[in-house]
Amino acid sequence: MSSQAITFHELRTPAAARAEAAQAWPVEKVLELFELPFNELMFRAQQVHRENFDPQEVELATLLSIKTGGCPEDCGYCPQAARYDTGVTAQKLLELETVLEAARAAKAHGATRFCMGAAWRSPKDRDLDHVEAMVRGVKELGLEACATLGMLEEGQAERLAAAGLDYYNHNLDTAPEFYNDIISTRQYEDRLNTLDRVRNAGIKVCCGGIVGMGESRKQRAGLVAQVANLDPYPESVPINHLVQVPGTPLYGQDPLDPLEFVRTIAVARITMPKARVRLSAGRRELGEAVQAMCFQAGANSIFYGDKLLTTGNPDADADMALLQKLGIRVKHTQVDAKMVANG
Ligand code: SAM
Ligand code: DTB
Ligand code: SF4
Repeated sequence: MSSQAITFHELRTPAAARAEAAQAWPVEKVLELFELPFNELMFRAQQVHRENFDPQEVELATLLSIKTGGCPEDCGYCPQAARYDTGVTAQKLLELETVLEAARAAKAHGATRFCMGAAWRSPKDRDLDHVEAMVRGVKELGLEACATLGMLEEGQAERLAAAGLDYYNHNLDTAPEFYNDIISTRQYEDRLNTLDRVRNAGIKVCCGGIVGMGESRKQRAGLVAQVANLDPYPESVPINHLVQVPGTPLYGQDPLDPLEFVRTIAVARITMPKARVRLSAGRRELGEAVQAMCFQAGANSIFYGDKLLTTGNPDADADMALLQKLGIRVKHTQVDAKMVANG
């Protein structure tokens, strides 16, 4: 990079960087992808997938809710918001040993990433003392550590980075113009600021959203454009299909055409060629055939284990049977890969 480029980079404010990066994938260009004939879209997504990854390999990430329910936010999709009567029982932060036991089990079942989720608006500094210990413990097991704890304040991302956190998950959830229909207790800009903090602390970014919340195709394109225009785009992109939970405002929403979900995966793959695109919540409802199409469209990561945070996920055995049926291998850790290479 020339010295001129470095000076320019250093002078950019996060907002300016975002405006500049917004030109990488204007919403109209992303929408054009969505509107391609299905087979053409799938073909292009598969090309990009093959240029950047082994298409026969998928990553397994296991989730654990380390602090469940009682959340003060009003996210219209979420069973953990205290204000909705969803039957979720609030639980305080889990003990370190309980978390590590779950992480050991995840590793034994073949997961390489362990993601800890907490139903917080944002963590308190004293909460982070505990989460740091969990991150260290998970790393000692040889797993990648990911956390999703809500908005981060100044200095908190640095603390997590120092503990060894590999990824921080914070979703933009939907397009900016649809966002206020879904959440009122935090703004889009707050999310972008947390993502900046994570990136600046040197933690890898996991950021995606939810489809099937009643958004238009243009708004699905708007979500993908926002994520793809983060500079750089996230290393991990979870695409969640809304899990409709009785008691939440979004329960009873008209279901999304499954092919539109597959298109969303394909468009994420094309616009973020090197990202791990994760086929996330909602797999149980999608069924095997649609999941297989999502893998064809470039999804190369799944949440693996019988539970997401509070809702169900396909049984681990059923997932293994599906992957086997499709001839898809599981990604190993780098350590395991070396061991295999050395015989
Ligand atoms: N409280 C933290 C936050 O909101 O950032 C972390 C946990 S929160 C449950 C993580 C993400 O899960 C949300 O941003 C949303 O994208 C996803 N999610 C929550 N409920 C969902 C549902 N019913 N269906 C699909 N995705 C959901
Ligand atoms: C993400 O994008 N999806 C996961 C993870 N990040 C934390 C959460 C899905 C939650 C689905 C609803 C539940 O189980 O409570
Ligand atoms: Fe709280 Fe996160 Fe659920 Fe929103 S998505 S209500 S912040 S747990």
